[in-house]
Amino acid sequence: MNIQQISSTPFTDQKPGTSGLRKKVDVFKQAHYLENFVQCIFNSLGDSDKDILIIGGDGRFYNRQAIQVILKMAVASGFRKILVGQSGLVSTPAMSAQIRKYKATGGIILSASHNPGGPDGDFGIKFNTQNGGPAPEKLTDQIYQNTLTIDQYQIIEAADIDLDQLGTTPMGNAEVEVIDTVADYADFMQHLFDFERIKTLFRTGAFQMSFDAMHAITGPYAKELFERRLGAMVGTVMNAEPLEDFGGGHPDPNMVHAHELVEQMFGPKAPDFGAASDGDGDRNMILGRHCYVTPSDSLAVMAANLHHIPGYRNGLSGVARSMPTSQAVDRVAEVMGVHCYETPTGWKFFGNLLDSKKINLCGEESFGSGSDHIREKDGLWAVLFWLDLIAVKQQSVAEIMQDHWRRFGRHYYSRHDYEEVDKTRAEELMSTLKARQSELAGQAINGYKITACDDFSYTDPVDNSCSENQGLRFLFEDGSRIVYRLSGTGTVGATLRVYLERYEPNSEQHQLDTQQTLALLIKIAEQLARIKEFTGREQPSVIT
Ligand code: VG1
Ligand code: CO
Repeated sequence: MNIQQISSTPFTDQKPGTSGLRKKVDVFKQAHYLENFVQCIFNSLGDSDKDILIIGGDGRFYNRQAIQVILKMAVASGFRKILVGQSGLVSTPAMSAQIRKYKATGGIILSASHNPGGPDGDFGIKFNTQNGGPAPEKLTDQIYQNTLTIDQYQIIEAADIDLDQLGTTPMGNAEVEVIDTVADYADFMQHLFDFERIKTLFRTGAFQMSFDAMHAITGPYAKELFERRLGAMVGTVMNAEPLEDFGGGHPDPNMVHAHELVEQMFGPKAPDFGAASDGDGDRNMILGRHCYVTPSDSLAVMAANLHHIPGYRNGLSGVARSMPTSQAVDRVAEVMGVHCYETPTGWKFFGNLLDSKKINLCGEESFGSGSDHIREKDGLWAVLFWLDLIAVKQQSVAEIMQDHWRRFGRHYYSRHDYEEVDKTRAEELMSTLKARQSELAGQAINGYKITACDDFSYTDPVDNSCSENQGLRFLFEDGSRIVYRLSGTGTVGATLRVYLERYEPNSEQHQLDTQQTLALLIKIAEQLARIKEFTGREQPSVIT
């Protein structure tokens, strides 16, 4: 095996964010940039650990080139076997499932998730460990430290692998196998959900569904699941072909970016059920006819109904949500008599809770939900969950939501994002607000009393690791909340996220418009943080 040692020098900007390293394609294309980071991942693993590695991405621009490089580096680094998704494609949840199935050392996912792709778009890389989950902070810190001192990387000289052809090819001392993860993933889902029950929904043609794959990774998986296995009409999956630039779109399944689907679902001939997923397939948006389910509500509904799903017959053992996610699920946990954990933003914080069986369901307000079946959030899993639930209850999405709110009360919830604002100013906004917290506690703003405020920190109950500075929280006397944090996934400037939540127990009040209901809180949020002054923006860029 012809291993080349290539000299290199550190890049100072390779600190992984909320979910891996994300940069503009041009940044990744700099000589040695990708190689440095990959070598630092490999250097963070013990030599004896280098057994099976899985590689795949969401199909965005630069995916194929990056995979060829990583394959040769993995062989040089001593991996015994490398599995790679056909055409370089593996969704994030499928990757998590495959790592667990093959008991692999880990997996490298090439994706910037919901960020736009193409030559001018974003690229990203993240490493998932043996349990199938995102590398915990301890490991990402180690990788980052490695990036600051790296002086060489190893790569072998070899011909490129044909990524489209299934099968095994020797490479250096290792073997590379191109695998199809679609059938495996669909089989796995078939174990968790009652496919026969879901099929009865589609059988008569009366129930109609629309799924928007947004030209990203879920297209092939969704076609297999919904159209082939569950009998939904051909054409149920729209924008099904993964494209390098996602068709010029922004593969983020929310009311703003999944507008094609939203127009259908709120149009005159709306289907009964609609859903969308993101670039790498871990997010989901759930819609009914003329009805939108917030991700926080979706998590709460799942918690209340978990026992209906065959894969979870024993019901809810415990649940977790990220801190900014609404407290709708907390109410369910309370009624069910199980613990609800509050973690920092990012799926990596759920790993220990899932591994130690403290929880079997978790989610985030950012269109993410998942369970102990894998260690990532799982977009199609959530869609199947809702389909199975609709089949059990024989109710529409809107009816399911009405029932849920009647029982548990309603949490009006919204997130306001100020994207691509000046980084220094955004940091000043946060530090100014943080400095004022002790003075603000107990004060009334616009007649609304702040009962508590802090900068969220989390101590993991399993390994006692501590994560600080995870978002500024303001709690009001009626249980309303405002949370501020800066995004850790953007690639240009900074993104300020403002999370707003108000609880309304009275079901007479449950038909109100969300933004109107939150209007006073929105005003207070602006005042408290002086958003206009610091960001120079009159309005948020995206409201979800
Ligand atoms: C965002 C979301 C967070 C999610 C993360 C990764 O992070 O808010 O909840 O876990 O994206 O999701 P941030 O730091 O930008 O707020 V994905 O689908 O991009 O892997
Ligand atoms: Co994603």
